[in-house]
Amino acid sequence: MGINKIFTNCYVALGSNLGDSRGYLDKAIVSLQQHSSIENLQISHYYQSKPHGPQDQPDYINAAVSFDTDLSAEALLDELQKIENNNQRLRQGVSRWSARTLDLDLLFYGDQYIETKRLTVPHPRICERAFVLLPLSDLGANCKSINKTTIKECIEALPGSELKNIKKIKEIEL
Ligand code: PH2
Ligand code: MG
Ligand code: MG
Repeated sequence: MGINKIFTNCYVALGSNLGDSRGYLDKAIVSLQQHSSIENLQISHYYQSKPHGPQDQPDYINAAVSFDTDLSAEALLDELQKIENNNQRLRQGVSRWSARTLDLDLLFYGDQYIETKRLTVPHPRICERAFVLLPLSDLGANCKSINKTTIKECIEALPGSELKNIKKIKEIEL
């Protein structure tokens, strides 16, 4: 008899604004694709934007992926942090807003609401950020768990300055 695993559809945001940012995103995607607990990985376009928060740092490259996993949310977070650590991500003595080689943020874990010391899911700032919303839109994400609002409605509600600040830099065959 086969073992039936329960898979959950997840969305993860990728960001980098230090070193070879596109290379770090590419490497993170390969690590996720090769993970034995991850299936059906899909990739958004890549985007470049000015940093939210302190401006005295390089532009960010951002993307998002969706996949199915049989990992719990906490176990998935461990795996995401391992991939960050394997890509020169520094943590000690570094502020929340400082430039980073690789940032992997869990946006959605199925339609679950999770509030623990380590995790708040859905990610609380999805709706305010073009660099998260445009990649999610590429992936066809339609996430009712954020205040019953769709990704499309969030994008339409963004201030014009948010959309002026972001450009698509890499076309991916979706
Ligand atoms: N991430 C941050 C802070 N500011 N700005 C952009 N454009 N993209 C990001 O991914 C980003 C940011 C902290 O994780
Ligand atoms: Mg982040
Ligand atoms: Mg993060």
